[in-house]
Amino acid sequence: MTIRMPRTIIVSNRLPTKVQRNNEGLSFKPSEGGLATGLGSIYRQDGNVWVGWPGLLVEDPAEEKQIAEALQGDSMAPVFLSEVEIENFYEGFSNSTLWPTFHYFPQFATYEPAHWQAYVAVNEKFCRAVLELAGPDDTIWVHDYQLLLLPQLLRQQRPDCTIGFFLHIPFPSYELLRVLPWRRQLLEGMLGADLIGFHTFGYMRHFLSSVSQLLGLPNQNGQVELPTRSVLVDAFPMGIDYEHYVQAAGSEAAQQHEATYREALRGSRVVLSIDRLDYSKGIAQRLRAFEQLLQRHPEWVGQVSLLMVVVPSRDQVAQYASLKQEIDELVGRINASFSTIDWNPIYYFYRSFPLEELAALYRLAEVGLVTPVRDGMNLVAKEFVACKTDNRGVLILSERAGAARELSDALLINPTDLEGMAEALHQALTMPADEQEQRMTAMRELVREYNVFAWSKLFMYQLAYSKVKQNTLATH
Ligand code: GDG
Repeated sequence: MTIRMPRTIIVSNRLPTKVQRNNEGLSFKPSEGGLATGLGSIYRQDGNVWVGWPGLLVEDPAEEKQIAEALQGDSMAPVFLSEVEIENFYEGFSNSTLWPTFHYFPQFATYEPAHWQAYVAVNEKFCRAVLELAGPDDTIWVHDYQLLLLPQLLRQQRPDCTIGFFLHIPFPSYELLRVLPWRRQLLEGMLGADLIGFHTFGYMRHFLSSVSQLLGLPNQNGQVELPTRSVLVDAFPMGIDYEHYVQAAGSEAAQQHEATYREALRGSRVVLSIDRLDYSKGIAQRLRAFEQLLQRHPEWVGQVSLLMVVVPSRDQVAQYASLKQEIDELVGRINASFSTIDWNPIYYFYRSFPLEELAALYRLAEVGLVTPVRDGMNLVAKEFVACKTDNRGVLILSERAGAARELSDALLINPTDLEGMAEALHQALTMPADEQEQRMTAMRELVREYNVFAWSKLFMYQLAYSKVKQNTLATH
């Protein structure tokens, strides 16, 4: 008889590896994302596994088999999505219904029954894939808004499993959630978990309020009582791999890149902006605020440049294409108005950079300008802080990013208040060195301590605890 040890199964829409098809065949590139790093030590442990979509359309069963075999060696199990599923589940319900609603953009949300049906079907598909691997006593940790129904689907089939769920984006207020025709099913889906985690207490409160108003379920101290069991709800602010960024910033490569950039910029001071292309990130507002800085404080003309990295994302969704156009036009207009023969107000890059170059940009910038109109957490703010190894520099941070709850030593701004943002830029550029150091030191300490490893450990610990508590209550 073989004894099977309980295993931990991580489930997310995307696997932590980028699979690509090129002329030589398939290539597998590990993702450098925060989640992949934070959970690396969990899913790579003996017997554990990460279930998710490899991120490309595969129509040939032989290729599916080849991908599955290659991923198995690195503790991953793929779920393949058809073209129609990518369109209706991923681009449709996930990114055109849930994403805009949860980020307070209901005007961008679509309510297509076909998208909802695909969302249900793909959550069921993920459920089948997990069930093939999960034993009765396993721990399953489900991630993010693409899989809100999965905890409940798993619970129905494996009532004794330990199931955790973490939401990486904001949870909106009841008034936003109630707009969705499928609001009850979504909440019930999440409540299949033993533990539900959010980045902040604010999101957690919104969730509990929706659960009580839509499902009539009360809660006490973050515990929702269901007829047969209880669900624990808590805040777990996600961190970054602090040491990894400190090392990247201190690397020879990053220092060389920094020197090259400095020379090219000829002494101009740098404000840095880095995001995926997304309307939730407030990129257009940021550009307008920078324009206002140059208008209100003309002494900065010729002295300060905005380095703006926009990483291409979701360009199949209509709002993203029109946002790209708006940004292109704004950059063009501002540069045309203010440029001189030897100075550019904005350097705009519509692509991603390798980590060492990113770290060089973080080092180079005196001001990190992070101004989302809504953001679950925002890891860029934390990475900027981690890379400031000399404790200098100023972070300007939107009060509507989850990270603002922790990084209270940043200059906190309201991203709708363009004048306020322009003045915060002026304040950052004139901030005395000792004040910079005081604020930056405090933020670095926090980002170092509450890193991504502490985050995943705490969540797993609480998940195990929530199960022990349930079992104790059940036996009394
Ligand atoms: C979701 C939530 C939450 C960006 N440009 C480059 C690059 N990046 C990396 C950053 C950072 C990541 O992408 C972006 O993370 P964010 O947290 O800022 O934003 P989302 O992608 O929207 O993530 C968010 C997060 O989930 C985690 O829960 O914080 O609120 O929306 O790590 O460094 N990386 C490289 N080159 C680039 O050009 N190498």
